[in-house]
Amino acid sequence: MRSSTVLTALILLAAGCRGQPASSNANNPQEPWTAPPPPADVSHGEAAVGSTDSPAPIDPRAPQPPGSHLLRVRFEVKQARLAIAPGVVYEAWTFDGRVPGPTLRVTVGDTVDFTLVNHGMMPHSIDFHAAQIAPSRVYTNVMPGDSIQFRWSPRVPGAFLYHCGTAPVAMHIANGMYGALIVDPAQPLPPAKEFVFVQGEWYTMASVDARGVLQLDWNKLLGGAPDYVSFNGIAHQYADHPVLVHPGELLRFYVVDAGPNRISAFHVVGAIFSRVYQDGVAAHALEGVQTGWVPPGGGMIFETRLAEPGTYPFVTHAFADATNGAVGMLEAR
Ligand SMILES: [Cu+2]
Repeated sequence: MRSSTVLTALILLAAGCRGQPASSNANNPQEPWTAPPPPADVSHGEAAVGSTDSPAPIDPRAPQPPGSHLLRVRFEVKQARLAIAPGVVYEAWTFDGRVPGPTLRVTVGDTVDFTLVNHGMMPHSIDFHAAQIAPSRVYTNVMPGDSIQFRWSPRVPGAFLYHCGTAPVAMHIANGMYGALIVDPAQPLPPAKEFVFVQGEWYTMASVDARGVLQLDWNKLLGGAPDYVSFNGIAHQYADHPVLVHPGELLRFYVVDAGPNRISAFHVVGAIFSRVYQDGVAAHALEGVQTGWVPPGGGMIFETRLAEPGTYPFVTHAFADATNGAVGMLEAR
C-alpha cells in the first residue's frame, strides 16, 4: 500500500468517518447547504441544533460579501452549553451563543459599525485583528450589563481573527470567544467555492455545578495539552459530515487559528495549494505549497483544485491535534 494511501486510511480511522455529506456549493444558489439528518431538537424551528450525541455541523461555507459599504454588527456576549464533540457538552463563553462567533465579511475601505453587549457575568471585550485602531480606546473591558459601540474601516485584506481581549486572554479564547473576519481586496479574488475553518482548542474538566457539563481546565491550557482541537468548534465534525465539492473547481479556504496555543499546519491530503495568501493577500501570495503554517492569532487563504473524484482529508499536519479533532474530509464528486 502506498504511503499516501496508508496516511489517508489512518486519518479516516482516526476520524471515525461515518456520517452524511454536509456541505454543498457556497456560491451556487442551486446547491444550498445540505442540512444534516433531522435533529433531536430544534431551536425555535429556525435552525438545527442537533443533540449532544450528534451535534449539527457548523456550516463551513464563507458568507457572501455584504451588499453595502456599511456593515452593522452587534455581538451579544453570553454563556452557552455547546456540544464540542459527540456526547461532550461544554460551558462556553461566546459571541452570539456560538463557537466560533459569526464569520464577518467586509471589503477594504468599508465601514464596520460594531456594538458589543455583555450579557455575561464578568468583563469581556473585542479585538479585531483587521483593525488599526487604539486598543486603549475601543478594546476596553465591557462590564456585565454594559455595551460599547465604535466604527472602524479595514485597510488590509486577508483572513483575520477576532477575539475577546480581556485578561487572561488565553482563558477567554479557550472558552470560545473567537471568530473569523474576511477582508476582501478592492479587486476581488477569482470566483471560487469558499469555506471558513477556524481552528480552536478545548481544555476540559468536569464542572463542579453541572452534572456532565465540562468547563475550562486552566492547568491543561498552561501546559498546552488540549483534549480536543476543532475546526469551527466541534471536533471531527467534517469527518463525520464531509464537505461536498467538485473535482477541478477552484476551492478557497479561509483558515484562521484562534489558538490559544497550537500552530495549525493546514494541509489537504492529495492536493497542493496553487496559491496561499498570508494576511495581506496579494503582497504575500505563495505558489505550490504543500502545507501552510497558520500561527495562533493568524489567518491564511488557501486555494487548490482537487484532481479527481474521491475523498480528500484536510488536517493540521501537527498530527496530535488532528487526532484530537482537527481533521475533516472533502468529498469530491
Ligand atoms: Cu471575554
